[in-house]
Amino acid sequence: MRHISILFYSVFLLLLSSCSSTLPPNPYGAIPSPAQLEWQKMEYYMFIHFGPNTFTDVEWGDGKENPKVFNPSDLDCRQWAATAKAAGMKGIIITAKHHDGFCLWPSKYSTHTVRESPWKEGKGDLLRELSDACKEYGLKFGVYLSPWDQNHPDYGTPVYNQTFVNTLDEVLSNYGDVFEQWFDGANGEGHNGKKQIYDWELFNNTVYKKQRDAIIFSDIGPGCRWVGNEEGYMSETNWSRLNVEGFEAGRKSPPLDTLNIGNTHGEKWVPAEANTSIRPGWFFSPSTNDKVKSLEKLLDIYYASAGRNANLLLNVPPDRRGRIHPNDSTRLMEFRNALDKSFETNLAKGAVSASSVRGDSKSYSPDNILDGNYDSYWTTDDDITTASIELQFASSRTFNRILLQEYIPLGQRIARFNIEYWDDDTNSWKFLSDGTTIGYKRILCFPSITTSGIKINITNSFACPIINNLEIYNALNFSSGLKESIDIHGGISTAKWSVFSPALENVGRIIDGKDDDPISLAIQYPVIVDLGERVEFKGFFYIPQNSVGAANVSRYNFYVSDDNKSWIKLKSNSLFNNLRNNPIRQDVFFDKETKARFIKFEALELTNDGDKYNIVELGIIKP
Ligand code: FUL
Repeated sequence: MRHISILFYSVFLLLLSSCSSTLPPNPYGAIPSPAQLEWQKMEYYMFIHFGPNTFTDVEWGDGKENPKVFNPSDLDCRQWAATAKAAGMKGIIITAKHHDGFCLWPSKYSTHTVRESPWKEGKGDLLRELSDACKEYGLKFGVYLSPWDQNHPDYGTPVYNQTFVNTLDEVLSNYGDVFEQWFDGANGEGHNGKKQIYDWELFNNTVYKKQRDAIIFSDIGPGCRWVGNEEGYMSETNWSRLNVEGFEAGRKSPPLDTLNIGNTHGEKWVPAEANTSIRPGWFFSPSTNDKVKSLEKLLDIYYASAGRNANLLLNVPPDRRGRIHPNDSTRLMEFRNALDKSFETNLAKGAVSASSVRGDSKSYSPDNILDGNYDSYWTTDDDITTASIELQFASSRTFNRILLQEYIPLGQRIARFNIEYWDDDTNSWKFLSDGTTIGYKRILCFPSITTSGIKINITNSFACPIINNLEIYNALNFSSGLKESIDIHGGISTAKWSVFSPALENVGRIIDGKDDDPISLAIQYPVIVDLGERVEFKGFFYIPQNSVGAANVSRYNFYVSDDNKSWIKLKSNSLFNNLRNNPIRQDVFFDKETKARFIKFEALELTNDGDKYNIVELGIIKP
């Protein structure tokens, strides 16, 4: 009897030890909610900027535009959805209300809506049409709603936050599931010259009340975060954790590089969403029909966003018909095709081994990283934080991309790793690539290599590393490596031009036709350019330094003169909209054409608090 009980006891101990050693690791740090995990798996979806700005050719309307300007001649939301679907996107987020306050649905709480427009004789509801089209094409539907509203009479008064919540309630109650609520942090003045203090808690609670699983985008989440630029680029290090305490969306947001990198040990799970536009601006303009991003640029953005642990939200602004322009849709299909071809054949097949396996258990075997099952993974014992996985191919293969995934339901752990390849000539491991964070997905790009095996070395992890997927590809290489040469002055010769003032060394660079380093000028020095003779022109352009947070001009005066003495002011106290976040070339048109020999560009306000501004190039736009 005693023997039997000892036997039972030993078996019990054995079972207990084998069970406990193969228990999964505990989560490390903040982890995604189930909704955040589902959202992360969407990876790539469409942004749509559409509204009065589409028709008035501005990036920011002022709320005073006549609603009658909104009149798409041939609007077709099914065409948008079909395009998004064919492009491989998983959803669409629409600017239901931008900063001009115009509502794309007939809101009860506004008089600046589709109802006041001639479109469908005021009986249309764009959110209805788009949400229906998304359902038809199996796409998720998301909503951008700007708290900044330059039209609403309540804006800048204590009742506005509730008014905003009422409109939020409408868009979240009437159009089915909303996967993402996009809150723009911009906070400018309203019709009465006052800014609003936003009640973010009230806004967020309203979203969760109506759409429990919606991901709330803002600079600081809580669902997902802005990446600190509108170019679609992540830093190679990208933590999905963020410290949010004491910060707010908008001017009180964390520094831009923190938004780009995240916080290594941040307290909240707030993953990155990289948003950018397929055109230079967010809204359609006929002047950008030939400026749709190149295939090379889109691929670069893809690797720098989806390939660096961020979701990619790509804006495709419909034109004045209310359709996606063929230049944009053609480029999207080329992009899809290039991605499909690049990621068609996964070469990660062969014998996998690891320097250590959790509890020596099959459940955590390195084979799991090749099985295509998201929820099976390789990991080590809790006290092991450096480890290697080796993959031996049956025969040599050639490739230039390695895709790695960390199992984020248990947190983001890996802080540094490198990859080696087996060099058959020297019979030794050689360096191939390295990185810092992995997160949900990391794609490493390197020149093609032919080898019979690779080794992934995790050299720093905050807890036992957990990898659930490895893929290897020989992607198409599109990058020509050549910088596209652009004729900045649009065929106008600047040979006779000179910069009259300020008289500084190198100042000639701002009219040299090169998109190169900026000149930095003190704010009190306007730029005067002598065009050499009287010329006719209809506008001017300013190219700022293309980096978010750079000191650029946001408010300016523009003058012309024939004698450099008496000046006519053509633009007074004018604003470059959205220049801080999207510092791209600004084309400004006058009310009517002008003829003059001298131009003067005077900076009044900058995008930051400094007293010097940057200027890459200045020029005129011919009729
Ligand atoms: C910014 C806005 O000011 C732009 O107009 C655009 O909507 C972009 C996506 O967000 O903050």
